[in-house]
Amino acid sequence: MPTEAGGGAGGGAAQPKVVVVMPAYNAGRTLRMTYEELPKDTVSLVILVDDGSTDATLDVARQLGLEIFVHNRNYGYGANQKTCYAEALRAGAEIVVMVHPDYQYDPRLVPRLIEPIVRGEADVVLGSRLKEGSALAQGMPWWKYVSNRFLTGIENRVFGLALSEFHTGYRAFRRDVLETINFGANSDGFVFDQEIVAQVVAARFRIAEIAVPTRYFPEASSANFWASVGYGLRILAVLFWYTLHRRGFRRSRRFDSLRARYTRLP
Ligand SMILES: Nc1nc2c(ncn2[C@@H]2O[C@H](COP(=O)(O)OP(=O)(O)O)[C@@H](O)[C@H]2O)c(=O)[nH]1
Ligand SMILES: [Mg+2]
Repeated sequence: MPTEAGGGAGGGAAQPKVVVVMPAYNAGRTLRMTYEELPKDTVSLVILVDDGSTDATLDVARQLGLEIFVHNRNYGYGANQKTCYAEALRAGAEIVVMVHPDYQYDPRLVPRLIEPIVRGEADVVLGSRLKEGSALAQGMPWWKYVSNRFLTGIENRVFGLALSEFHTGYRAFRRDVLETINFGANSDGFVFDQEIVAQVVAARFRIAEIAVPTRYFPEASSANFWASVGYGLRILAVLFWYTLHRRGFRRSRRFDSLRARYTRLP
């Protein structure tokens, strides 16, 4: 038994069961690095969902001994997250952290990311690339930076929040959140990331953010300019339908909670 100072087990409250989910698509070159940097004393289980990769993703995942689920073809990033969260809940996760297996976000920051949830101060935590430092200096393309800022401004107004970005792939959720929102009704594509934020806001869960650095290199992003334009338009559509839903003009099933819960009055 290691006897490191402050080694958790003996004192204080029991550690929550933290499950890391990795939505993977052709992440064979970066998966090992990402996995190796995950703090194993914080993370109880790592689930990898392979979304029809055509590279060595599955071989690497097997070598690493991950809990693996495989889609029979490529359904998309949102579809991948649906399987990730369903399986994390089934595995008994108390906190679920999404870590992209493309090594774009620093896996060593998982303990910091879950801290607001552990302390009972938030239900969802976003790892923001735009809160501190310069994402541009870290290699974020300027047109991504400008559109991210522009969309974030609109999103803050629509959601009544003051976050520094909504488009990060580094996120932690309290179990209760994933049991309450209807994430299964979301898109199978990239706009899933916006829909789930809208659902979290609609269900009145608390969102916190921490600053995280990001990395840009050829494997870090599959989104080219035109794909990003399409993504931006789909985000605006989500905000449009969300607004109609919140004002009672047109109900969207995806923004309804799956179970009733008490909500704090504003
Ligand atoms: N492109 C893509 N990525 C997927 C899919 N399913 C899961 N992913 C994973 O989702 C993550 C984000 O994709 P990426 O192209 O890096 O997007 P970006 O970094 O947000 O621009 C990567 O770690 C992929 O491994 C999919 O169908 N397509
Ligand atoms: Mg990426």
